[in-house]
Amino acid sequence: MNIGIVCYASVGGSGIVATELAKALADRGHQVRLISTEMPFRGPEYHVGLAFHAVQTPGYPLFREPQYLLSLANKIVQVSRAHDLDIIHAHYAIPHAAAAYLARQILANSAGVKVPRVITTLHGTDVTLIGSDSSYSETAAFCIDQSDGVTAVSRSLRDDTYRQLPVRADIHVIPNFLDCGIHHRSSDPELRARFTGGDERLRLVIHVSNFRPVKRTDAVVDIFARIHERVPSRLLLVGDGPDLDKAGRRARDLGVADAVEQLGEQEQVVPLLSVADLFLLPSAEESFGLAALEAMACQVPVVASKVGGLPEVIDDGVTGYLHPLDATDAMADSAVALLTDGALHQRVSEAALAAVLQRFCANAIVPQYEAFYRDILETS
Ligand code: GMT
Repeated sequence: MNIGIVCYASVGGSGIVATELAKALADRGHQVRLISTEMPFRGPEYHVGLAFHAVQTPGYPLFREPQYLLSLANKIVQVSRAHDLDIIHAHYAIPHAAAAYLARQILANSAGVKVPRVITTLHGTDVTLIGSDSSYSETAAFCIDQSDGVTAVSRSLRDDTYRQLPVRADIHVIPNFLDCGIHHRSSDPELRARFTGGDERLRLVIHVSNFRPVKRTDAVVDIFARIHERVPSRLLLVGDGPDLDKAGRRARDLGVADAVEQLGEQEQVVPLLSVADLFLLPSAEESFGLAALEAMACQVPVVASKVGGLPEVIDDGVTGYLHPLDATDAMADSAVALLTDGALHQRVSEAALAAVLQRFCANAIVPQYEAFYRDILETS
């Protein structure tokens, strides 16, 4: 198939999943064209079967706002005409579903051109935060409904979409996935010693995110401070975003700043996850929690909030621990138990890895997307 994949290039799970899907589909013999403003975060340098098309959005003194939706739709039309796309797969509804819809309308209006089918994958905040905002809800719902096929990354997100938007489309759930050949623990004692100073008693707690309010990174620091009182430990904060400063201030206020290391944005998270003992994810909302899945693949137990799709990724008490959003003490208690009881840590980390290998590797999930594409091409 000729497949165009549209995604955001910025740090975020939707771009990572779209890029991994593009690579996996190319490996399976499809011709894939990634369409984005720049090569996405963690995108490949060169990959057989995978091409990249950059969307440029020229400014003009009259415009106060960049006209991204129009330039993206325009680029999709051009790529589709030149490369005979069968499928346009829009990741993140806003505004990608709208751009794909507009592109399909333009192509349908041109004689002698194949009209590709549009598939939209909902990732989370495109429905739960932004999509359901009254400034976007009507256009978001319309464009989702106009797609030839719609997928969501969890059952929870599918149900939230029906609850929060007037969407009637059939939403097919296809969970997120990892390239399990890359995402696995690779021990590096030197890197670990770099963070522990060689102190073998010291436990490493990690959080990876884009530090937006939905990630509740101040709660990460609160939980860590409670852990630190009871277990010699350090906190690695990986990523950057609007709340990183706030997290640093919280660490100073709680007297744990010396035990917190800010590593900024890192393309390669596997080496860092591989030296960690525990991952904290107390998010306010998480349609899936790709970061949790990456940690589990590296045998790092996750303590998270019981929200959104996280219970579909983490089996509470078996492959990690889930607690109500504000249960900071309970999260700290689970973390301390994992960090002080070696047998428990081993049991949970092995169960986490087994769950990833069984349910969330590319070879289990990518064929679901292919089958979905085929169904849409045959039926619509
Ligand atoms: O979090 C966002 O605002 C955007 C989005 C992203 O691009 O990272 O995150 C969502 O999509 C990920 C990939 O499907 C999911 O793993 C994240 O759980 C989800 N974030 C939220 O629901 C907050």
